[in-house]
Amino acid sequence: MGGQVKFLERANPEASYPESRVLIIMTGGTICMQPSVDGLVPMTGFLEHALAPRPSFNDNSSPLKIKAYRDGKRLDIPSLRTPVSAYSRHIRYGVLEFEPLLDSSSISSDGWTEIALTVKENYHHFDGFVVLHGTDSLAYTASALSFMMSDLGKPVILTGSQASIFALQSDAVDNLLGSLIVAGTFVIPEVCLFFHHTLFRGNRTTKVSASSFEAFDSPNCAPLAKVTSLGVDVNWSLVRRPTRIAEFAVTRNLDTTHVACLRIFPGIKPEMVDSVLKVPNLRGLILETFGMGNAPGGVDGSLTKVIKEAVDRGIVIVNVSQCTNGFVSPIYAPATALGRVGVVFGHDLTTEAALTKLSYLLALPDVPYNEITTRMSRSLCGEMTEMTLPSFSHPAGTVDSAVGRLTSADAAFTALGYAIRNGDKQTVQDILEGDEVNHQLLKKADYVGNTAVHLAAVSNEPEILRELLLRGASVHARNVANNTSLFLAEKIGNAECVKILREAGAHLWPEERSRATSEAGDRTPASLADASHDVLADELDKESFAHKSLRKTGVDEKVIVSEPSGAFEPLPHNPAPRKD
Ligand code: ASN
Repeated sequence: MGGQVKFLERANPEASYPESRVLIIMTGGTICMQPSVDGLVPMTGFLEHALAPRPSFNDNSSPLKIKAYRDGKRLDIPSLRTPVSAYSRHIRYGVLEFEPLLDSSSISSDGWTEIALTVKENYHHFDGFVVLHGTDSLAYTASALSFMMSDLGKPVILTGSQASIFALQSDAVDNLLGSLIVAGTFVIPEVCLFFHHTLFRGNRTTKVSASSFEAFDSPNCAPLAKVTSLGVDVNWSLVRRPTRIAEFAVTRNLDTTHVACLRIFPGIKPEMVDSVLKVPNLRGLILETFGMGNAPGGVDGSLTKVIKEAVDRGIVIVNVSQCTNGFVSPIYAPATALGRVGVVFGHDLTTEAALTKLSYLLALPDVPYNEITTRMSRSLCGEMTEMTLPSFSHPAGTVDSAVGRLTSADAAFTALGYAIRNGDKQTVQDILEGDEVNHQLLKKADYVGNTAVHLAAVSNEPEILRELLLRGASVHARNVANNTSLFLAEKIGNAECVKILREAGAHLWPEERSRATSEAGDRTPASLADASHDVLADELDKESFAHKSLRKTGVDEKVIVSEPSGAFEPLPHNPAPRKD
């Protein structure tokens, strides 16, 4: 880059190039560390000591003070500018340093708030922001900031380095220069992480190496950009943009003190999980499970039992995978059991994103439990695979193809199921927006064959049922236990839904009518919500029975496996509201 710059300047000695303005927020980390008797510690004066002496960060133009804001006060801070870049711009930048500078292992919600508020105060004075930060907790900070910053219209790029900028061989120069050029050149309005020539969506990242310069990856999301010898190659189709007309805003103070994270391991004792779940005032737990979301079932299901008790106490439990790549889904029996007792499936969230997202949702005032679980299973800012729907041309067949078909459409269907259960008509409408989405989701079913109409027929929000029918959903679909939505609604005595379904042409065979009445008599649920939970649980039992009997009679099981989507997210019953 240096050679190219000299060439440009020699060829156009009089040329003047425009400047972009970038604010560097220095929080600490190895990038600014120097050895001390206590080991490596961050040093202040980064602009003066680390950047001013380097030609790639300082073209020695006349010194200039620029305006920046901190804690409501205007400061005039020194600035430097880079030589002209391949994009025919200089990047002028100034640095605001945290006091004290931190090793990133000590960052907390206060630090995230300080970063976010510094961006907010300076938002109108800079084209972009670079946050220098230690690498150890960088992925957590990137995830947290993505939730805290809404309607962001400018790039916020986090970076750091594995070796100090003062070391002879370091990744610091490439990481910082790349971040400055991207932040000052491209309108990528996301919280990003730049490392080793790659720009990632921040809330998809995880630290994958303690020592390599290639320290970060975003295993479930392609990079937003790559720096090559030809310049910066931005994958614009992935870049998210604000979709509302609203001012940039910051949510402060995530609730990190009432959430925990627990990694399941072979032989884990239910009592251990129980004691974590009984930490006073705990509000949320991220459960890192095996593979696609499994935890030991145990002979007596005692782990599932302690988890159910916690859900009933109002604790939000989110299932994420220990695997770096892939997603969780209740396809195997142990995961199904977790879903059945109300664990939320975090699809392909990283642990970092799951923890910070839950801390963010818990920090919002007056968000009810059901709304938190709904939002946990939906993408808020690209942290989960988006709900774009693939075409359904999969060949029917084997268990392999069933697993292969667990796509982002399943995440959409899962979110739809939660919204229906929560009686959240607005979210149902949002999810179904668009002809293609409408078309696919209304034909979709969970792995016991319940369509959205089945789920709505047992919910207590008849308007959602009406909405689905107006959008063309069928009242005639049958689940794997061979029951229609009307059968389920009759069985729990959901009079309003029965009426709407009948108006839409639903009907029961005479024998179904008497079966619905007699099965309804078997249970005396306390409320419609309980009845709805019970009836769906019954359908599940029947489905397992259908599987077993088919296997015994030699009917090819793949007929069942291939038919519904595999996206079953059982609908947990509503836990009692928390009192504290
Ligand atoms: N311990 C350092 C930190 O996270 C590691 C680094 O920045 N490479 O602050």
